[in-house]
Amino acid sequence: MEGLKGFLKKGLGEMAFNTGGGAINWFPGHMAAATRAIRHRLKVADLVIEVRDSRIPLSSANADLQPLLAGKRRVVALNKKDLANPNIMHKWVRYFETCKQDCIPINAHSKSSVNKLLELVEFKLKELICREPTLLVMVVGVPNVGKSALINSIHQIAQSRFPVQEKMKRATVGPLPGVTQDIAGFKIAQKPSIYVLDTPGVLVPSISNIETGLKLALAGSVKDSVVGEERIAQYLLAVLNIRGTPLHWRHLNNRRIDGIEYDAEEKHEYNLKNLKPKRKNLPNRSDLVYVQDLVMDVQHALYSTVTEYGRNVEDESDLEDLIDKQFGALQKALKIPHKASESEARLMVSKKFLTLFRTGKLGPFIFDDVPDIKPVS
Ligand SMILES: Nc1nc2c(ncn2[C@@H]2O[C@H](COP(=O)(O)OP(=O)(O)O)[C@@H](O)[C@H]2O)c(=O)[nH]1
Ligand SMILES: [Mg+2]
Repeated sequence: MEGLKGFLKKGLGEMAFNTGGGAINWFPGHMAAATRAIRHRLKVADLVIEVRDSRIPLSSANADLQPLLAGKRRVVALNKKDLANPNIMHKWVRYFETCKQDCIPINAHSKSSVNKLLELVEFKLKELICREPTLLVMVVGVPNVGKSALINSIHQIAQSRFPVQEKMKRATVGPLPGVTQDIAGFKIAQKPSIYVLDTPGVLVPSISNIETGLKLALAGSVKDSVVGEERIAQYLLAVLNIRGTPLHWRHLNNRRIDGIEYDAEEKHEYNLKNLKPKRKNLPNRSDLVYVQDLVMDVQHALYSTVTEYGRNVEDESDLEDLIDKQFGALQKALKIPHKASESEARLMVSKKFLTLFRTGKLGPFIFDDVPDIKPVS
């Protein structure tokens, strides 16, 4: 256990596969300008919903804006809770409670979940009722955390509450004198009138070290092409191996064609397209069964490589060696043809493996560690 701790302390981000692929320019383009624009718009908001990814509750925050956000009425929405490990999730909720920060795990695609968030928002705004007749709520967050999905759900809820939506426009809401700005939003409550702005603020994620960057890439907040799919997949495998996750997949290698759970509420089958083979017709089975089988094969491949490897993955070079073997096993499990060149095959393995992870097929995870809570003296 000591060795593992030491290894983790060193940080996965320093492993050869991360540093070997060259320096990463995390933000090509113009994202910094976006943050400046948000600073302005934040000034007019009475409350901010800061959307974060449940799988990385700290890594998906923007450090630069934290002082500004902390100075506002704020609710942290930990989105994609369906993809996060619920056993660890409650520790995070407790962590935020201890920090006196309102937080709520949500699934932006679920109306009941978004309704709970709105209840909390309304509750937090109630105290302003006598001062302001119209209140504005702004949704912010780093890319891909689900801001648009959330605003969509809020729009639908708003329409069911107030079928004829008054278009909310305020002539002068600009924070600077003389600046006129039209702001559009969805009405979610009467007395006071609460509007949620219909355009979210996109924050630049703050990347303090390469591991934070890799977590953000894994969650899709940083474009795959910036880091490279192979690096992201290697990082994911490293984390799984260090945590011993594949060992829990021992019992999963029995096929279960029957009784596949299908969540009726889940209308989004997300993007599973790239998992299917390029053939037109699938061999006589539904896509769902096909993907279930794929998952089982992948889990089994990782389980057997770990157990067969036998050596201690606490050693850095052994871990890299194991990951290499796992790429081979995954190529087979994911049915990637042998005729592909090695680099092509590795890219295909990485893409498919990441899709399985990102759609939650490999199970729920949380990658950030809950910080130690210092007892208040
Ligand atoms: N599993 C899951 N996926 C979500 C959830 N919310 C959003 N997504 C997906 O995450 C991706 C990014 O969402 P989007 O709303 O575009 O993020 P934005 O960049 O913050 O606006 C999309 O594929 C969404 O379908 C959620 O609660 N659970
Ligand atoms: Mg969006």
